[in-house]
Amino acid sequence: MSAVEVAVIGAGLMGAATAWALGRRGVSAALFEAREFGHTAGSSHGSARIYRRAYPDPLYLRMTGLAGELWRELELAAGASVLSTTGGLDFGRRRDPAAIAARLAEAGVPHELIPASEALRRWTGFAFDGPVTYHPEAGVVDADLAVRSMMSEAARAGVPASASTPVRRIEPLAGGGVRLHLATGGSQVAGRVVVAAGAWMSDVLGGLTPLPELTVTQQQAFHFPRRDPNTEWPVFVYKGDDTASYGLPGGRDGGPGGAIKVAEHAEGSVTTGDSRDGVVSPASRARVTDYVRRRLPGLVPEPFAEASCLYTKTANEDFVLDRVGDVVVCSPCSGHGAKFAPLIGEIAADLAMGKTPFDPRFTLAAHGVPASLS
Ligand code: PYC
Repeated sequence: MSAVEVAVIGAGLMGAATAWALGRRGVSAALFEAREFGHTAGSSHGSARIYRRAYPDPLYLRMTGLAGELWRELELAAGASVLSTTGGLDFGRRRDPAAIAARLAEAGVPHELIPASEALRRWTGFAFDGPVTYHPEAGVVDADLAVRSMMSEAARAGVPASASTPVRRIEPLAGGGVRLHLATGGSQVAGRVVVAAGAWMSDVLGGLTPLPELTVTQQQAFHFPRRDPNTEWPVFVYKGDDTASYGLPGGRDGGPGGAIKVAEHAEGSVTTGDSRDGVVSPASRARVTDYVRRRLPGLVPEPFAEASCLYTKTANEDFVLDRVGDVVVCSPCSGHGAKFAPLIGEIAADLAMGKTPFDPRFTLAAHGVPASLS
């Protein structure tokens, strides 16, 4: 294979976004995926991820705006409807809707802080018992379609992608650049490599660069039918004293009446990319069903479908987006990265082209590890 400027490892949301960003800039690049494209073993499958502007943290809030613009650019380029706008609700005492509203106001993001009595009239599927923040820009990202669209745009820009091609080792070269040793035989030389391997990050890096402690968890989501398919269902984030949950219209595969996907935003079971069992926890199903029964009267409290996926988390849930030598570490996204994918692709492409990190909080040093090649 002829040498490229940048190799990208991992064709999930972040790797596909990086390939798209590099392709758009005319950078010679190649993308490698260990499994088949669109596989369901990682963090990027399925048709529904929350896109929301509501973040208590101004850094992420600003990033949601940048990501939103890039999602729309992708839609225009690919002619695909990747981000459906539904509006978003934030509620529950620990979510602190008034504080979220204040952050949205500071950032100039349209929103309303609504008393429970009015919210109950507007969104009849919910049993609110306190104030609610609504912002109309929130919606649902179709993750599968996003990956496919970014990969096809990358391919159109001349970035080849190889499926079922695990990278066994990244070898830094004496004169600069890296050689990827491919499990299928042969190798790829590149000026820089972006590792966007999600739950397999540590395995692919193989100790080449230090990483902060990463925790891989298996998360569960459950799909509930709506009682009335005509009720309006924004995406929502709930943090109460009982639990922390989120939900969203189930996307393209929404099921009966456009079902709603509901899940706990809590710790899943600790696992690894290769050892996860994909078995949905009965205890999580029971807790989520109980939540739906108590708080979401617009849903039938019996899930008709369920799925699992992986989170790869840092201790403080900040991303890692940094370069060490010629290796770009592209984000363990800590379970909240999907909405940022096209922005993370731009940031990873910037790092690969020699720019400084997007924000000091995303550096390895900020995560307490030295940025040096072993
Ligand atoms: O960032 O809104 C979010 C989210 C919901 C579930 C996982 N991440």
